[in-house]
Amino acid sequence: MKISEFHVYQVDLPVRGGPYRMSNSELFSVRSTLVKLVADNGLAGWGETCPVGPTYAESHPAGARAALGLLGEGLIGSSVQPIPLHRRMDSMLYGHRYAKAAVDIAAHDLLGRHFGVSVADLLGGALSDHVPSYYSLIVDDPDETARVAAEKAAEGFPRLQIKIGGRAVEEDIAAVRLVWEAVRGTGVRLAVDANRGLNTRDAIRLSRQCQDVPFVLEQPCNTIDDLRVIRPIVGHGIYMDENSVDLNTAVVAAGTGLVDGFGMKLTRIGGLHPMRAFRDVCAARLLPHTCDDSWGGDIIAAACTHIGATVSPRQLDGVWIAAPYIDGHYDPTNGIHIIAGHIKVPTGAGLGVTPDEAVIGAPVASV
Ligand code: 0XW
Ligand code: MG
Repeated sequence: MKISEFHVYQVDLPVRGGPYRMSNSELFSVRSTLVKLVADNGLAGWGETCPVGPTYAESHPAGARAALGLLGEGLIGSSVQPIPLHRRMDSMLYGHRYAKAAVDIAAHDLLGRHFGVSVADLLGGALSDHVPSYYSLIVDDPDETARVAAEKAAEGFPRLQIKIGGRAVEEDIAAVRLVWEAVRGTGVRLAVDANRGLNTRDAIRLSRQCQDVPFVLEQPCNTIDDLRVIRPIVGHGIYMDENSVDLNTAVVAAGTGLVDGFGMKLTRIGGLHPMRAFRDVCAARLLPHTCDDSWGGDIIAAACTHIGATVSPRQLDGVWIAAPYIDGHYDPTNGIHIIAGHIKVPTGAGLGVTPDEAVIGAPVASV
């Protein structure tokens, strides 16, 4: 199967109940970039990449569109199989994994549709028909954070992520302690995510002042060196998120015991093909991790759910999708939903979702 058409779409996703607030950003709307690959047998496959604003990571929507613009023509005639496809993309553009990921996901969708199997099957096979999700509590007044935490725990989320950073550390400590009071005894697990926003001094202080609260500390500081400094001092497990910019970095972090787990983003690592290698390295090292993306609609949500279903349940810390913050679906029939904190793995061939072009609009670029 060869690629015969390449289309790029752009969809603005207003944040329901916005803003979505992290240590480094406040977002009312997020722009997603969709890719449709059409193969020489007429089948189509979809991919998506959606940086959550321009300050979360070294990625932004205009960058995705520019990179895809550069790749599009050279992909016509290319194989859709992941190894030659990545080789072809890497021969045209260094890095820019978050843009290449959209092509990788579309290729997996195409292959699944071609063989009549789900993407989870292509990735080795699903271990369950539902995956656990987790809810991300934005940086907010600590009492409000605790109120929403209790609500989400009651809804059935098995895990909550408390966003902190970008303000006085005393407020972050108050938020963590109040959430713990609100969910203690429910069995809900906690992650505390600073999105690179703490210095080492405040990360150490927060951990010490919350010694009795069980949580993992996700990407507390900006650099890998910072993580290395605080790791032996803090009393909480450290998860790497934004610093795992590629498979090599993640494998080194896993192999050297630098971190206790990962918040992993499918598009940051370059798509489903490198993500399956990351999954297998984490399985070998018994390291837990999430299968997320930074934002996006049904396509990326389906991709994260499929790979999440192939992760050993003991290692899977959850599949985060942006659905709770988005109104509507690209695929009004088979869109991806969170029900009682869990996501049903789509059953159709490929990703199991098909965007309605009446919903997403016309392509902004085509080859
Ligand atoms: C909670 N997320 C998965 C969604 C936001 O984009 C940030 C991200 C994270 O864990 O950093
Ligand atoms: Mg994170």
